[in-house]
Amino acid sequence: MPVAKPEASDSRVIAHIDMDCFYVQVEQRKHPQLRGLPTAVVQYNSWKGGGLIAVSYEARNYGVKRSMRGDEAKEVCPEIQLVQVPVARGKADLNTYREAGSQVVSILARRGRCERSSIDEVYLDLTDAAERMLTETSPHSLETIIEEALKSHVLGITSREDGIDVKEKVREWLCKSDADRRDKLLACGVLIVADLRMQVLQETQFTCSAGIAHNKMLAKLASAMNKPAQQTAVPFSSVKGLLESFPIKKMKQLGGKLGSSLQTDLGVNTVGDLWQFSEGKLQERYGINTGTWLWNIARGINGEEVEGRLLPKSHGSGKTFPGPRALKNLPSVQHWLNELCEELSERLQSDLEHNRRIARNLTLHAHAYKPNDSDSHDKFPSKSCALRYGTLKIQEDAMNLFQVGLREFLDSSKVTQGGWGITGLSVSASKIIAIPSGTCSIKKYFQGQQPICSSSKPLEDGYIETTEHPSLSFSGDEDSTSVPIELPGQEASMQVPYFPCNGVDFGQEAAASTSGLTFCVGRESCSESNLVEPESTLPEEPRREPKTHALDQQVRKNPSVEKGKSSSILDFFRRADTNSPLQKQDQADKMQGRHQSHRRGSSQERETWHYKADEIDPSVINELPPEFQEEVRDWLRPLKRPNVVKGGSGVSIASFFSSTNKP
Ligand code: DCP
Repeated sequence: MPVAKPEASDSRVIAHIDMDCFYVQVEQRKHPQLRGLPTAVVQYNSWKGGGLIAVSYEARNYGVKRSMRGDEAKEVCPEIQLVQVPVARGKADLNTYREAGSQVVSILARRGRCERSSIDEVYLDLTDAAERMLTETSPHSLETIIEEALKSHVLGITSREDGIDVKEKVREWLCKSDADRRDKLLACGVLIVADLRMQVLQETQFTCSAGIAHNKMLAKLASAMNKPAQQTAVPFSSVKGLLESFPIKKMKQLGGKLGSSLQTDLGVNTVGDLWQFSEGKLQERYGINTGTWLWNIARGINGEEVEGRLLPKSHGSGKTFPGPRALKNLPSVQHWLNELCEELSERLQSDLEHNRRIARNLTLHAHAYKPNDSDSHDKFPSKSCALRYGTLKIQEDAMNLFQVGLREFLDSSKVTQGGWGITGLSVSASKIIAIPSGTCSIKKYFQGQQPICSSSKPLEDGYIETTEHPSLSFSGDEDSTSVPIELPGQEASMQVPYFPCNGVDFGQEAAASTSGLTFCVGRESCSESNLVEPESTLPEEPRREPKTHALDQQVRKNPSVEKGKSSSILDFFRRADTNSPLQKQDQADKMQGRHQSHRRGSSQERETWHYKADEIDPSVINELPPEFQEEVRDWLRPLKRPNVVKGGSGVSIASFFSSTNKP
């Protein structure tokens, strides 16, 4: 249900940029001979000429629509050029489009906070840039206004009837020296967006359309009003006129059940129809939050922030298997899941390498029909688990998720085998976090990999329901207490979280220096490790007095334990991999068993083990994700750099997408 957010300020300047017939433009850039021709991009499946997914404006003039198939489009427009979407692994490969979108984002982000909201849509918060412009080069002080800005549509100011005078009217509005400050800021926004759109065109050859308003909702509505290659501004005074006759079902979040209820239960067909209902009345009918949200949007009030996100929130790979193509047995599901997971894994790897981001949640979605009833499309339960990196692991986990979902799906129909059909499959990776550069990366890695702190209800096989659960998100410094560790010589210092979980100390700490590596690991978490080399040969840490671990003593007494063999570190890191769904329950059980004896423990009981850097087997480091390998090697490289913490690497948006096609 939508939730109302108070409007931060009514003088924000927000733009929504939407690329025009995006996939077509990308194909036309690749094949310039298609420019200006009626063109459409069709799906991989070529049945009846393939389903259209993007249609050029020239083709739209002939009546070609996205809902058509290629054959149908040819009937209404015989000269239409149909381009098939690129294909990889037997399915559409969208990397070219993603990469093109990222080029655009990197240009738009030059002037303000930028939120990539889809493959071809972006929100920009231009408030600061507009305020700067108003102070330094206010539009009324400009001698010339760029043509693209003069071509803008300004709601309530320009209309089709204006004809030849339209640019003059826009100029007057843009340069009005006694205008309301909010309108002056909006005018600056219009100039900035016109300039950005020109830069996009020059640098990428793509046209886009834009809406400029005081909030995201109005900007989005406006960007769709005049396409292609145009921009529309919404001054405050025009909000009422814009919304009055706007179809309620076309409003964001009102296309579904809520919008239908407004129509059937309250007779509301346009946003203006909502005005007759008080906030209290709407709250009574739809609850406090939704009621307030409805009351607000009816008046053009929307406090949503532009999020400042240049990279996607999640990665997904999916494919549909309509009609006779439905997958009807496990081997065929396995085959396609392997393909989808391979693609997902490549994108995750690329995201890690280029953007230092890791995803922590794997979700499987499917569409299915019930046994022997291909007409019924019941809901196949989505399933999630902690994401393990590596194609094989993702494939294995996805298949297990599928089987759990299938069992549940079949149970609900009281049929346990045969006759089912899968008409859509997708895997997605979410809960993506950036690994902060430098000292915190290992911390974040462990936070993300810490399976035991999840208090979510494990299902059979250790899987969890896909519902968001705060304790699964480990995002958190809120959920953990960082234990600062200062290192000898202060060459490097890390804060690694201590997780208090159900009263049990599963804390992890790690510290490293150029002369040695120290890991302080909660007793429980180490119990399966092959612990060796407990001897503290390092300079004493100034701020802690490590206790002697029982196992330390054991090791001292037991010369058969190989000195210096670093498998203990390996095991330590392997712990991070214990979120394997198959290991999870096992580990949870073990933890449970030990829980009793450890319940009395506290964080003070954590133990410290020391390792000499030069005794660490390099193969252990090879077990780490590439990002961390480099970082740990940096720590271990004695005195090469006074500051062993890696500097932040700039996030390259374009590189994120460009690298997804790995050889
Ligand atoms: N797309 C898709 N399948 C859909 C809808 C869209 O694959 N059902 C792809 C192709 C589009 C791109 O996403 O080019 C962006 O979708 P838009 O809805 O923004 O539509 P276009 O950019 O094609 O056209 P418009 O100029 O109307 O925005």
